[in-house]
Amino acid sequence: MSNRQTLAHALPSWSALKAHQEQLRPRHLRDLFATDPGRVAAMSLEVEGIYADYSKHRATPETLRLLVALANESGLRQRIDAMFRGERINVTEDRAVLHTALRAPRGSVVQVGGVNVVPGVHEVLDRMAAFAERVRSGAWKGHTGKAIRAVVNIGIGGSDLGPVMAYEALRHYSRRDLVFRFVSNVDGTDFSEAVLDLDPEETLFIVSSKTFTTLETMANARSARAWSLARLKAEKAVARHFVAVSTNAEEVAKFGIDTSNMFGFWDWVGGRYSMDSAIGLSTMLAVGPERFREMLDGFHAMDEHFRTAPFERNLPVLMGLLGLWYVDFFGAETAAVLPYDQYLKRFPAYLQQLTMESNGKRVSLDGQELPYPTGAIYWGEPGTNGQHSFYQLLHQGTRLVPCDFIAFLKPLNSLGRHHDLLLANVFAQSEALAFGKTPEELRAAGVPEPLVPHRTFDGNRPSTTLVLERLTPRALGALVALYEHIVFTQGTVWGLNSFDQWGVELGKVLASRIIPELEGGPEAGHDASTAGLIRRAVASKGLA
Ligand code: G6Q
Repeated sequence: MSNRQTLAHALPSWSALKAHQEQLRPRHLRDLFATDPGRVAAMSLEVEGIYADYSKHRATPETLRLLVALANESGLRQRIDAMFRGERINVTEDRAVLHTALRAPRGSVVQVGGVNVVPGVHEVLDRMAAFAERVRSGAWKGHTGKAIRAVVNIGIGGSDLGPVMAYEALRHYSRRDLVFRFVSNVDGTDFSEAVLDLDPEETLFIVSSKTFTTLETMANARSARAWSLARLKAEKAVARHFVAVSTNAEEVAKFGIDTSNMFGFWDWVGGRYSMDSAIGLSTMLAVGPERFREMLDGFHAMDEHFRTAPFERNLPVLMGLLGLWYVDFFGAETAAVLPYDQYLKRFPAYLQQLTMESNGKRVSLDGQELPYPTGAIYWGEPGTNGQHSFYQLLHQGTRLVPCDFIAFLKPLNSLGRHHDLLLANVFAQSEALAFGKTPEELRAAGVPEPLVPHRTFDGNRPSTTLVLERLTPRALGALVALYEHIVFTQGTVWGLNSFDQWGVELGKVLASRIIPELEGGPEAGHDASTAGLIRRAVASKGLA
């Protein structure tokens, strides 16, 4: 028994935080701001081009001190060191967790099992760069001698969400004479619509799959192959129109892809942490190798900050702890991410996988049931669209939803007053959430008494505002690494494994039992509800 992992709620600072929360809960942000003129200076930080204002949180410098104590007592320092050293901290899969090595500068040393992995990382990056240059310059020819005009990434989960997000985020920097499409869903509509207006002679498919066995990806890859060959008519055309990103050379070769056109990565890169590995090939094709490297520099700069900065001035640590503060001490169930930049429209979807697949866990590293809530539900939409939709609930609903606002000072598309209007809105939202509008203010403004309760804004609703200069590849890298390390901080304090995803397995297994039934096979034995649903589908095909 004595070797059992100590869970966070048994640590001294957890009890101290509980007591502190009871004192702090009745206090309003209006009061916290009024009584502490140094609040913004004490509760803001500028790191690698990201200015973070976390003064609009229901927290004081004392809260932060206690949260940092919790991080220390949870062994966060040791866990950070263990991750960067390449220890096998993903214990349920017995793997190292080294996405940070993907952006380690040339010449640095990161050992896994006594081997420096950095030269291998750069060798793949160099091969990707050479390939990207050939495609972008038109030197790479399709089977009929035409240059590539369309790139279709086929992948799902971690092999899709990062590439899509990065492509959209960096679209400003992308080649406009190349078309990019992303196919993930096994729903045939996804593939059919993606290629509807494409020409097989000018289309390159990137089959992105770490395992090269994923059902959805392999189904889409096979359909892509059939679609290409229906026009190109020659098996050898596959080598000119398909490349693979994978760790499984054997399956890649079986598919007919020339393994010299395969870009590898390693088992120490988790799917949702892989957008900066070869999985980012589509990103590199879109923005070019130099921009891709700038993105890696941004990642690396944030890694170094996370690895070395004292926790009191460590942005991922502080944001991770503040997120946890609401989940475990205020009962918040969700967290909203609200980027005020249209190019970041897929950022919330990307973060959903990163955060929820990582920290949506109910047992500790050693398998104990966790007695406190873990990973929040992440959601969001780009501003200002959300303001005309769900912000009502954020401002006047009964739930506490901590928000992350993300804004850029300089627009990438200058258009009249648009950018001032955008920035005014993001600043106004966090102001309204924090300070609200009191009944007294409403009455003084002449609001009729029956409407006063409806028009009152309680305020005291927490948010962080992240302000960056401009959405560049480097800024994107720093932003993604920031959230990766927020996830790590929280997972460490919760004492869980942020790097496995057993929760996606059962559905896959059950689907593989149902597939033959839908294709005319015998019933496999299910509960009455599932059996009824399957029978209905079989009947509609005329098989029953
Ligand atoms: C991410 C998960 C998962 C994975 C997909 C695709 O962390 O592991 O989303 O990325 O299931 O897997 P493949 O790349 O092996 O096809």
